[in-house]
Amino acid sequence: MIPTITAFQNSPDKGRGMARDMPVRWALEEVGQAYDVRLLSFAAMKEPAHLALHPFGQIPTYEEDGLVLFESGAIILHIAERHAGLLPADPDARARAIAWMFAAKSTLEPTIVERETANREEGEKPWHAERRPILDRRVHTRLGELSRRLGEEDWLDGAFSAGDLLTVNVLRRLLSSGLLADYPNLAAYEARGEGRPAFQRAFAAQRQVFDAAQSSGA
Ligand code: GTB
Repeated sequence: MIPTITAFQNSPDKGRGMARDMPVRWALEEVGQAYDVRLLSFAAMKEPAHLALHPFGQIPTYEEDGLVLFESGAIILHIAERHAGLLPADPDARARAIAWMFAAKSTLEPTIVERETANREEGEKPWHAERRPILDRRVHTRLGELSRRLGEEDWLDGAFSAGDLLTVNVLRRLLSSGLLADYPNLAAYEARGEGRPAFQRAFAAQRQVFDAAQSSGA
């Protein structure tokens, strides 16, 4: 049985691959695992059938042979542990790659998402002009640290891993911000990730959902 993931029926990202089904699709493509996608409206995500799969009524979820998972990081770890290609075989290198997965989700992503959310939802507040540079500075701090660690390497710790997949996925959220421009090695790293054939297939698949919704007028 091939796994089924959930994704937005009509993603607010307009086909830019910013929703969190994108890294799950990318991981599945990297390991060569076919998958089905169940598309959900915002209303359906909050209905009991989906809440039984995802306690917070979000996407993505992952279903496979009776196993139900939520949280993109946990889903990608599951995929990486069951298929070759996303985690090294050496136990220490594997542990380090998993540490990078956690770093992407719990150290990099919150800083980047907080800045993005503030700009989107608090832009009209009188205090936003003061807060904005603080949030930018926090992102710059993390980018500077990541840039120093990556140096001139292609990937964070040897061969491409699920740690790189999640890190590149998080950096993609900064593409429209211009902040990556100060870190040429990170910009090149992000582009290197997007250049992978598996990324391209995943991107095209999510884009096709958006294009189909547009042409059906949904
Ligand atoms: N920590 C969870 C994970 O990693 O799986 C977070 C899951 C999550 O945030 N899901 C979002 C969701 O379901 C979609 S991806 N939101 C609906 C809800 O909470 O009711 C977040 C997202 C949405 C839209 C854009 N965009 O338009 O650019 C980018 C990212």
